[in-house]
Amino acid sequence: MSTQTVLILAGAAVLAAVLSAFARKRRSRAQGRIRAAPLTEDERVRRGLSRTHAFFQQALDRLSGSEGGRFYDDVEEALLAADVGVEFSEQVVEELRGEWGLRVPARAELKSALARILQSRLPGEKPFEPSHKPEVVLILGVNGAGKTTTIAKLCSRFRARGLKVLVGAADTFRAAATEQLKTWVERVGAEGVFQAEGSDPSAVAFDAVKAAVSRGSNLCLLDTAGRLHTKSNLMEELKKMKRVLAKALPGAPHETWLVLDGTMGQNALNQAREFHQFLDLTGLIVTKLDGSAKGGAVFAIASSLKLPVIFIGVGEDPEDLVPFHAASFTDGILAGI
Ligand SMILES: Nc1nc2c(ncn2[C@@H]2O[C@H](COP(=O)(O)OP(=O)(O)O)[C@@H](O)[C@H]2O)c(=O)[nH]1
Ligand SMILES: [Mg+2]
Repeated sequence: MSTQTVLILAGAAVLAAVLSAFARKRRSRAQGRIRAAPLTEDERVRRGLSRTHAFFQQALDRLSGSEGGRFYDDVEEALLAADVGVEFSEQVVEELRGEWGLRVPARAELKSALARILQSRLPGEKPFEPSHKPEVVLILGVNGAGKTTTIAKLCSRFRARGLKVLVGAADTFRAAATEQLKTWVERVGAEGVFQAEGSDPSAVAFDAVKAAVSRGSNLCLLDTAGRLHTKSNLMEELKKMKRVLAKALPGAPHETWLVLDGTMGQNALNQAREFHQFLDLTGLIVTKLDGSAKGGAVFAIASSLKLPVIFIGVGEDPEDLVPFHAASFTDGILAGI
């Protein structure tokens, strides 16, 4: 074959590849238009939990063939694999054993019993509805847990309902994050109190609450840092912030939520314990469940701390922060298994 022929053939192959990629893109855009109907919250939860779901499915698939006493050991192992934690798995298996003795249930029976027990062991649901004016919500969590993103999503949610929302950027450690939040706050038509990098976080929080009171906001969301400029203890600093907030508005903060990174699974438990011990949390938000196969950890964390999960983060869109419902969460993990 001459060099010229080789060059022509190579050129044709490149052209064909480019054209086919272009056609693929057009096809997927057309499909995107067809799929444009917005997802319901349950659908978002199900989509977000697909990795955890697949993990549970694999774990339960490994059960086949086991008998009698071994069956329960295998169920316990399956639950552990899905990161629901040692204590929690033991409790669930005890309950199953109490119901069935040595009998090995059919898969459908096992699934519905698991769904029932998992749900019953979660603390009661606590749907969030601002009931003070302003309702002051303090958002805590380690760096990278998803606090700022969650606040942006909460802003969207409550602005969409027409509520007046004010954000206090009391994470004065990361200027870039504050800028990001500022843009978001402007985009959704909320208000914000932003101070220069390095300001005293408690002073920013105080000013934000005062501003929310004087402007008649319905909701005041306070973003905080997960670490500090100085070596001073984060817990002490946050405790101080809570005291300062109560001075700005008696009864504030009305809610103190800890944001946990869902990809950490069980490892988030100790962190959550420490925050709860020092700061009297009133609820949890678990983010990034879409990037995690460890969604089962939500059961272990919520039940061992006896704290309600208020919202879960199941994706990057503003609508991907969804109020937590035990039934839809359990369904997202176990449906179709
Ligand atoms: N996929 C996914 N990513 C998230 C979710 N929540 C937060 N993130 C990402 O987590 C990273 C850290 O979030 P950020 O809000 O800055 O954390 P902060 O340090 O606690 O304020 C960012 O890249 C976010 O986009 C979620 O529910 N799903
Ligand atoms: Mg942040």
